[in-house]
Formats: sequence, structure tokens, C-alpha cells
Amino acid sequence: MKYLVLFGPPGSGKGTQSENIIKKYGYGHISTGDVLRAEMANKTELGKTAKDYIEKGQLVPDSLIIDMLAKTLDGFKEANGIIFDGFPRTTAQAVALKEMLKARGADVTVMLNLIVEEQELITRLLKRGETSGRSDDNLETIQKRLDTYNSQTAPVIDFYEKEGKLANIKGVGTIDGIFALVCKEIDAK
Ligand code: B4P
Repeated sequence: MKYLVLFGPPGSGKGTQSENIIKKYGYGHISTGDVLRAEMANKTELGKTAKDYIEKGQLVPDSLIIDMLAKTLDGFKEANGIIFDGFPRTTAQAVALKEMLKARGADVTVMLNLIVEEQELITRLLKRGETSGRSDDNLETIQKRLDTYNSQTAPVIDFYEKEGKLANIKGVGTIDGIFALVCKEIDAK
């Protein structure tokens, strides 16, 4: 069973590449962003709390995310592999994931780090905002999300580098071309 961490700044293509991985490998998929948006749409307590953070371009507190993930993880007992999409986003989340998997006799297989420069990210997210209806896909919030990424999320790269799990992938080019690089890394593990 492979455990993939799909990582990168907002708009780097984590959700896009996850769809391709699911189609080809049939892995289970946990997108913390998707789960939070579903909670927001259903107006649950978690959704209402998350909305305040997401609309400010901030991260939802670690304790809420870790609790939410632990509940979701146990739903995937029969999968061939699992993709963590948009999680972990802080070093505390990375440590919690390591502990959660260790308790199941497992560990992260590889962290796929999609590298895309900032101007391209802004262009993509503004374009997505034209149709996504997402309240965080506007220029002001995108810039805050990028700042949050640089200060709180980018250090997670060092965590996985020290673990010997980091695979850097150029996230610019055609979606199929990037997917070929992603597959190469998955198949090598
Ligand atoms: P997420 O839902 O994870 O979303 P994202 O980072 O905005 O986007 P992603 O990288 O998946 O980009 P996509 O494939 O769609 O997070 C949203 C918010 O939720 C966060 O800001 C945070 O507040 C909260 N949150 C989520 N997880 C959390 C956690 N663990 N802890 C705390 N808070 C958390 O691609 C973007 C666009 O680019 C798409 O329109 C796509 O079509 C396009 N695109 C993709 N690949 C392309 C390519 N190669 N060329 C051109 N365009 C491309």
C-alpha cells in the first residue's frame, strides 16, 4: 500500500493531478480542501469555523484538521494506496500524519512536491475563480494564501527531505506531461 503526499502551493495542480492518479491507480483520495468545502456547504460547525479561516487565506487550525483526517483515514482500509491532497500543510500536521500511519504499521511512501512559480499560480487561480465560485479565488485572498504557504507550509518540504521522502516535480507544462513525471515517481517506489 502506497501513501502519497501531493504537495505544492495553492494552484500548483494538486487536485488536478490527484484526479489522474485516482483514474490510473485507483487509490483512495483525501483532499482536506474538498472535505472543508463540503462541511462549509452543509453549514456544519466545522464548516462555519473553517469558512472564517479560508476566506482570509489562512490555514484552518491543526487540531481540527488532524481530527478530521483521522476520521477519514479509517474509511480507506481496502484501498491499494492513498493520496493525501493538500495535507499536511504544517510541520505539526506532518508529525501527526507520521504518528497516525505508524499506529497502522505504515509510513508515507513519497512526497510529490509540485514546483510552480508565483505569477503562474496567481494566473491559474484567478482563471479558476471565473468559474469555481470559490470565495478564496480572488486576488486579495490568493496573495494571502501564498504568504501563508511561504511562512507555514513550505517548511514541510524540509521535514520530508530529512525523512528521505522528497520528490521535486516541475509543475509547469501540460497536465499530461506533469502526470508522466508523477507516475515515474510513484512507479519507482
Ligand atoms: P485546497 O483545496 O487544497 O486548494 P488549492 O491549494 O487552492 O489548489 P490545488 O493545488 O489543488 O490546485 P488545482 O489542481 O485546483 O485548499 C483550499 C483552502 O483550504 C486553503 O487555502 C486552506 O485555507 C484550507 N485548507 C485545506 N487543507 C488544509 C490543511 N491541511 N490545513 C489547514 N487548512 C487547509 O489547480 C488550480 C487551477 O490550475 C485549476 O483551475 C487547474 O485547472 C489549473 N491547472 C492545473 N494544472 C495546470 C497546468 N499544468 N497548467 C495550467 N493550468 C493548470
